[in-house]
Amino acid sequence: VPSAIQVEKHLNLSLGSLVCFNILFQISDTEWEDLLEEFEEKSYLSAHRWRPGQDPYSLYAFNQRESERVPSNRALRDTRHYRCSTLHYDSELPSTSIVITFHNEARSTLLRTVRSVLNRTPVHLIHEIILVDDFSHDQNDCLLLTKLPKVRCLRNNRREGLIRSRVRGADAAGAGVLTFLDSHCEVNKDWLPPLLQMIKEDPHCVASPVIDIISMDTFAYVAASSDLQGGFDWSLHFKWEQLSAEKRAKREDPTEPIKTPIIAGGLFVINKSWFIHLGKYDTAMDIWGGENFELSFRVWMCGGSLLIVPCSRVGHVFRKKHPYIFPEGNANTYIKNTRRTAEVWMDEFRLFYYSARPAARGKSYGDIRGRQELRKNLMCKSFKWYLDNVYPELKVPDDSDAKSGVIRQRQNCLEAQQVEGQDLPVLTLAPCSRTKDVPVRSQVSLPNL
Ligand SMILES: [Mn+2]
Repeated sequence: VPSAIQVEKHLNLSLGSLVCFNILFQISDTEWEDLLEEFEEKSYLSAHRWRPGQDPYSLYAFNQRESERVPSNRALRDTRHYRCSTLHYDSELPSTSIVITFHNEARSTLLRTVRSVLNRTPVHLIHEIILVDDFSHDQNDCLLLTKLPKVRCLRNNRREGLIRSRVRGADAAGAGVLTFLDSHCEVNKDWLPPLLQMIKEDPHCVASPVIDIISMDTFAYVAASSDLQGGFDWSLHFKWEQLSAEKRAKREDPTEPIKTPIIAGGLFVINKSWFIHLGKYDTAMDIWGGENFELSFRVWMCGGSLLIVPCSRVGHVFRKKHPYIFPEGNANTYIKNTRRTAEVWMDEFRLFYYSARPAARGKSYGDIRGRQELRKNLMCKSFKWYLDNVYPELKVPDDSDAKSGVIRQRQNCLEAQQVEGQDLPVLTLAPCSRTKDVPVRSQVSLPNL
């Protein structure tokens, strides 16, 4: 039981503090904890260490050797705009449950994530840190960390993926505000108050930090630009993009939050009842990917907003590939998840998704009725509204040169038919009767002749 462990620790603490009272008197509470945990930390980090001769990238797709050389409580450069340090936040902000999900994360990065939170967050704002271990090989990766203050561990007894793991963490959370973090992060100075301030002022907003870059090779902490928004193309591929000239011109204050069409997905703060009201996540999505589109469309279209807060900075290790296995295959999982998103949220614009990702057409994506129902019940706006008001920068493919319709030769029509086992539809000439009531997507669209 964590509370018993904590009681025991506090007993040790007071004995120890008698001995080195003079040192402890001058340092902060968090450094105090650091002193205490030093020994345990070494033993935690001694398991599964990189060994000379091993490829340091083989297990985690980042440089494990470098990660293990970086201390868990290292100092970081304050990467915020200098004016951020002059801002004041309410003295009474809501506390938050921090949910971190992971699957076979390196102990060095997982510990540094938790440590950076404990070191750089006002202690009264952390209700708890909930680690959701998504069936990692070694259950002690998670369990041993519950010796740290405020840390709880939930372990899945089978692989559920990021999305269902986050929902499990959220359901267990005791605070009114949820903070989702990735498991290979380092939070920077004063990262949390500006995010909580936004939630306090507008409980329907979802607030993200600027995501700084932790090098996957050297673990150097590099500032990211704070003039970026989340964007995407029609294949539902996420990308960071420069703010449009128009948006830049309207921005007078570099500390002001940026409205973003989409969030990267790993790091954000949301009011818990708003998260529940909005339908949490689509739990039929597997492993990873696409959930940030579904959440972002849902938040905007159903009455909320997404903000990037430049005065909040969190570093994240960006990798070139996933270190873990997707049971259904990486591409299939991404297609299933994004196809569910397109079918539920993108209305007629989903056709552009299928044009950009023809392989998605034949792939199964499960039952979406529950999510369609949710959209109806929440009386959400259309995807057209989203494009016009939230993401006018996304170019809608120009179909002025194309006409859709039916190509007919007497009683026969040219039809595109989906054939099992083939990604692209096959053209056939067949009696026209079937063409009636066939949705536009299976008809042929040709340039104006
Ligand atoms: Mn990540």
